[in-house]
Amino acid sequence: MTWHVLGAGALGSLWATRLARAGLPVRIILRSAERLADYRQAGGLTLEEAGQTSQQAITAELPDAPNPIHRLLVACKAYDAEPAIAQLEARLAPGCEILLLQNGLGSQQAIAERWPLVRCIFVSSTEGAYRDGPTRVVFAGRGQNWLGDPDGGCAPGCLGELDKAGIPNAWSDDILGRLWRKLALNCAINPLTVLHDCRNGELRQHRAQLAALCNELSRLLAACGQHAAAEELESDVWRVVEATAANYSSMHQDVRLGRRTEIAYLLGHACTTADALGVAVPRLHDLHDRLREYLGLRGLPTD
Ligand code: NAD
Ligand code: KPL
Repeated sequence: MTWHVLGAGALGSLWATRLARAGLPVRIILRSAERLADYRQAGGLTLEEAGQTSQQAITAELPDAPNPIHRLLVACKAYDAEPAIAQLEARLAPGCEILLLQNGLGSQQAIAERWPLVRCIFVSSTEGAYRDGPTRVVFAGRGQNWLGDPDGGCAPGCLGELDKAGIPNAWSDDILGRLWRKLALNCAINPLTVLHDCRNGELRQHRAQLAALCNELSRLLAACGQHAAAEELESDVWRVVEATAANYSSMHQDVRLGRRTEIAYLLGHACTTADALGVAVPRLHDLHDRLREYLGLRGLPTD
């Protein structure tokens, strides 16, 4: 079965090149005729991994190509994912599998509700990649890809193909718990690194602030029924801060480069969910307000 990859950015290119390298059929979907022409000129996608580069001449097409889609990997940012799939709606075959790689929460549920006849697999990825040119991707951090179906059901056949491609993967019976835990880590760490304009490790100087946020996030996770995700959140946050002390968070990098952030699917989703459940999270709301103000002053979208 062909893998269609929608969103040939950092993570989409990382997946597409590894699948193609293993001889699996892959097609990437580019957003405009201009990008398609540039891509064809470049001759394919280049993956840089551990100092070695390899080029894969993956076939590219536009969203309105005629062939049906049976397996779609969506690797756009959370705010682009639903409109990007909508452009392909007519091509989605009945029973199509859609793998959603987005960070945070909210976009995946909106997609699953809008297209109830497709099977949406949610993915939580701790791999790291960045683009080093329009058709070049650097594999920057090894990690794991947890896949799961919040509606239950068994693991799809595509996991065997991920093994074949050397893409680390594991099926999770609690994918929402994994996504909530990552959302909580990102809500505790990323906004503070933006507002203090610092590396993750410098959050050691804001210990009390971080502890208070973790407390509210743990209460929110518990109120959502995500008890496992709520457990020992603060110590996990400190573990991540120490392990990534020299790094700038992804949100910090987005802001520095003048790129839109995924705030609406991280802090925004946490605050909206807390309000809906009647959980008081004044510090999260305050952080959300300050971050939106900060982004607005820099001309960046506030949601
Ligand atoms: P990215 O910005 O590098 O790539 C997104 C790509 O989607 C871009 O190339 C963009 O042009 C494309 N796109 C947007 N709308 C489109 C459309 N309508 N049609 C076709 N293409 C379209 O983003 P990324 O860093 O790869 O992140 C993707 C998701 O994965 C995000 O939710 C991110 O938080 C998550 N994630 C990324 C990493 C990482 O290391 N990069 C790690 C874990 C999770
Ligand atoms: O995922 C991250 C990010 O920067 O987005 C970490 C390193 C966990 C910080 O929240």
